[in-house]
Amino acid sequence: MIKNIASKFKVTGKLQAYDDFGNGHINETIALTYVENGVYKRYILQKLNKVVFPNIDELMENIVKVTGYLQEKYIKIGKDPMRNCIKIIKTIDDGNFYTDDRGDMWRMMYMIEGTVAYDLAIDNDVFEKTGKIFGEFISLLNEYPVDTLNEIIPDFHNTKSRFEAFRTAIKANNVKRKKTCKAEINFVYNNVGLCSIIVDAMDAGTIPVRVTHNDTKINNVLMDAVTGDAVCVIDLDTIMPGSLLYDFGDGIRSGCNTAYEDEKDVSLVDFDIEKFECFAKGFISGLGDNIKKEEKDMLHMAGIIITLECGIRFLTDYINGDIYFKTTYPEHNLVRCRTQFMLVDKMLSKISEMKAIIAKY
Ligand code: GN1
Ligand code: MG
Repeated sequence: MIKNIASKFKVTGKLQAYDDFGNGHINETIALTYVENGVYKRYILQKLNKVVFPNIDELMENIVKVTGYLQEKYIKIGKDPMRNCIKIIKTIDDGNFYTDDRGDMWRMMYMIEGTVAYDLAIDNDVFEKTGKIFGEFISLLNEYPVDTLNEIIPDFHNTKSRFEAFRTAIKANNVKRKKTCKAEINFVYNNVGLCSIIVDAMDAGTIPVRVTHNDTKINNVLMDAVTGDAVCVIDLDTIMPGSLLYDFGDGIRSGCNTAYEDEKDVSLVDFDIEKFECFAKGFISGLGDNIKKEEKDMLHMAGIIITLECGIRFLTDYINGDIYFKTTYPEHNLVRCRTQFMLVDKMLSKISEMKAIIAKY
């Protein structure tokens, strides 16, 4: 099957091998190895998640437009557009993706060789570079006309809407899991006040709508395997109008946790404030002038809000019966939710430290 799907894209050579690749929770990712005249080349093939993304046409349109724009920018600033930016490979019919007989949708990209992605931020210097490349990403797109982008998942980071979806799930209690997560449900109610902070500021126009990545989990940056330099921001499915607070917040959520997102032993979860400083320093320097005072004044709260939101999303999906995120065992989403809520608690006790750090940069 994979061979047949791969043959629909504009690549030359003979397909030698393919294997599962990466750790994403949404799409299925496969690495393809081709050989042509004794030279090996690798590509990424992805089956896109139709439940999460009902409008793959629009999603791919965003990606193709934005990567085309970024590639030109990279050339101008002396970077390598094929290494510092993902590049979509067209289908033989010149499409952005291929739909198979079952209605599943696939896309292909060039593999960026000699890079790795980390699920945990172990090295301070590497993590600062991660922050910097996410800040630069927003900077490079600063002049991109934000209203020409499709809104791929409406209200994706609208934390208030996420809270409403959580309440709807509890009310429906479709798979009778409500009784197994009472403490987590209470945690959400006790912290509901946090949900409105970013949304209200955006609605009031205090902070601007920008082109943002919206999924700045640290494993969405490819790092050079030898030098540790940040090479390329990947997973552009959710590029759309947003706030830079979302991107900062998700970087903090994923990189300042001392434990994995799905660590079962929550006592291993802690908030690493030193890592916070590294990411903040990198992110702010990557943004340059492209941050308003009002945004900067809220940066210290962004990690808390996005971590709470992510925990609410995991909990909602657990209550709904695991219909959104990939899971490998029945409590997987609940376990993920617990690490997020523990991290929120740890962060809440360090608000003033975070504020003082932001003020330094
Ligand atoms: C999903 O695709 P991936 O694994 O990078 C999710 C993010 C969550 C993240 C939590 C489209 O990201 O929003 O923060 O899982 N992506 C989508 O790990 O929902
Ligand atoms: Mg993703």
